[in-house]
Amino acid sequence: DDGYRLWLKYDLIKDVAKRDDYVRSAQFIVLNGNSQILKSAADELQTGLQGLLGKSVPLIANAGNRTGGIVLTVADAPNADAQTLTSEGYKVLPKQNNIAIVSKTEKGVLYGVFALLRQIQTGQLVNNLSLTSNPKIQYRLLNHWDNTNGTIERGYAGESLWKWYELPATVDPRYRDYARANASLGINGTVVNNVNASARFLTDEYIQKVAALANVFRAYGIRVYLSVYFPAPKTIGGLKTADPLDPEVRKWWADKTKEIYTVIPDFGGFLVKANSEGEPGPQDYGRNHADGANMLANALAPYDGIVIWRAFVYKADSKADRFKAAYEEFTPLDGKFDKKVIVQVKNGPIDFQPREPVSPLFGAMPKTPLAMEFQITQEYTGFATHLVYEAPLFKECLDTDTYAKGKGSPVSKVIDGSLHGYTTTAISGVANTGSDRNWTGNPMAQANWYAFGRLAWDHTLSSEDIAHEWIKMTLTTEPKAVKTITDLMLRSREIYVNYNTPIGLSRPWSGIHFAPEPWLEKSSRPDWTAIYYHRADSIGLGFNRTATGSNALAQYRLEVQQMWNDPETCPLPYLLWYHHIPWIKKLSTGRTLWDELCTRFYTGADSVGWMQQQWAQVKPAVDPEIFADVTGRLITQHKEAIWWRDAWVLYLQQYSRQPIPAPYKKPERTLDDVKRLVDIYQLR
Ligand code: BDP
Repeated sequence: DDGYRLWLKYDLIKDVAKRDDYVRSAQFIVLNGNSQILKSAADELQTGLQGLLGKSVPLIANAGNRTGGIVLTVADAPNADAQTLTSEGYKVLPKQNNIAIVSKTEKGVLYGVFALLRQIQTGQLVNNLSLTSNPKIQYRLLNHWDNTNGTIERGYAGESLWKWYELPATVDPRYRDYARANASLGINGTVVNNVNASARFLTDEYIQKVAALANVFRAYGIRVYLSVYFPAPKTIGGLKTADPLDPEVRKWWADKTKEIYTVIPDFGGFLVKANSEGEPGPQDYGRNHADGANMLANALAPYDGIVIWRAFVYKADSKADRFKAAYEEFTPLDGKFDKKVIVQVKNGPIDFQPREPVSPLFGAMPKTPLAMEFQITQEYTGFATHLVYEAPLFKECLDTDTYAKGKGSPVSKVIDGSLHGYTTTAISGVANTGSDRNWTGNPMAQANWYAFGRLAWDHTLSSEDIAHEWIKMTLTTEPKAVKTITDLMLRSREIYVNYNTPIGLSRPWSGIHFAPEPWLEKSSRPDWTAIYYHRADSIGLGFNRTATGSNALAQYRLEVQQMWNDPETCPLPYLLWYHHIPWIKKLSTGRTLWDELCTRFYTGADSVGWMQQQWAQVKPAVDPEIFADVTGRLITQHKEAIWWRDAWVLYLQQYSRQPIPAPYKKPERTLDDVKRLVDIYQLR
């Protein structure tokens, strides 16, 4: 198994009794209508059932008196079955001794088909099956950070999936499989290019290429979006300015948008990174984010498209706390954005760290729809080598209470619109896909794409249930192995945090964002060094963000501040995010800070050994190719975990001047050895 089929494997069900049971319920498929999306739904159902049941299931136009089949119904007229459904929702229910899949739209029928297949793939009964499901968030998107030259910013699974040089004439059949995989999760949009955008994507040449992708994705209910380069009116339009209030600039965007919609009638809209990390934006012309976003919204006014404006901003100012930047720039603009604009906020205030507190913006923008931006690709969580199951990371953020409207105001309710009554809602995941045959490099990283999609549809699902589904559909249905792998996945993120950034350390410093470099003190800007974040000194470690420090904590609601303000009661996972703690300070675990850190670094690295043992046990239940692939990656992960441990411990020991506590042994190498290793690792 080369992993290409992802969770849509559709291998023959081995349990004959079970298979026969399914066969009795799936003797025919009724398809009434021939739209593209319905055709995709019927195709998928036929393909899936053929594989799972080993039997070809005919398509018919009308059930007549027949029973024991699957009936696909778009209930456009008032229909009792469709009553509680929103436009993309579906029901799977028993009806006249058939299984009915009902939705108000074709897209909903497609999602219902995937839900039924998932039931069968995970071994659930389908007789009398009754499912009702509505997506909680409206725009469920992948963000690809892909460039015209085929590279992917922070991509670890090969080159871009999009073969720009051969599009639009040659359309790789893989695009359809990409669309199937996304539709199976309910993902309904994809931003195809990097947020650090090239203006070329807005040229006629590229619009044609993107249109060719859109033509494939449309049959699976997926709309394409483009990241835009804000000064494009200058670079490709020949104008003298890109000032969003300039009439010529506005006209340029309106014309460009019209051109796009002529070729891509269901175009989704624009994603914008502006005045962030050197990307130009409206502030270059004395305007603000709302001026820029609203100008694009105006260009989109005649169409069903949106502007997704990113809040990932921070200025190069050595004295400022980067943590505070997005809040400072965006809260004054709350309520000033056009209704077509959604502000997209990364889950944490800094940058996709292995563990971050939630961004304070989620509790502070009641009048502006906020979208969640999660990073599926593992920029800070070990690339495609380390096994880190991200659902617990996503859930931790979604479940955090912002107290925006008192207790019971979790982030999930902010972004699904229910807290403030936003009518436009969105969630994005920075994709981890690439041209590798198995899509994600590490076969286990497929689970992160899967988990993002499932949570985008329904954020109340548990990490454990999602893992179960994915394992059964992708790796094995053998119960003991399912349990072992679930356990391994559920613990993996905490293990990573322990050897990488325990107790609230953070590390978004320069370079490739992987190798440990806690000693890094010089870079093109101070907040791209390591010492800026960890603030180790002879007294202790951590960033004081209380009132006696940067006071970033003041950006949260009072109740949240109270949770984190006091170092005595601040939960350990966030401690060093907010406090500078003396090395010798006793923590709630009974250990001093230094001893606790060492304990985490050592147990974290040792736990990768445990992960290896767990994985070894599932060998008989998993495909040999996938088993060997993951086994190899775990060996590297173990080596690198020890490397991280040694780098931190040896570096911090210079400040703590404390011995490594028993039973842990002092690293065999010196700090200089580790530094040399990292230097070589970072060489081109
Ligand atoms: C950082 C990445 C950088 C992205 C940036 C962003 O290192 O490559 O361009 O985020 O999200 O995490 O804009």
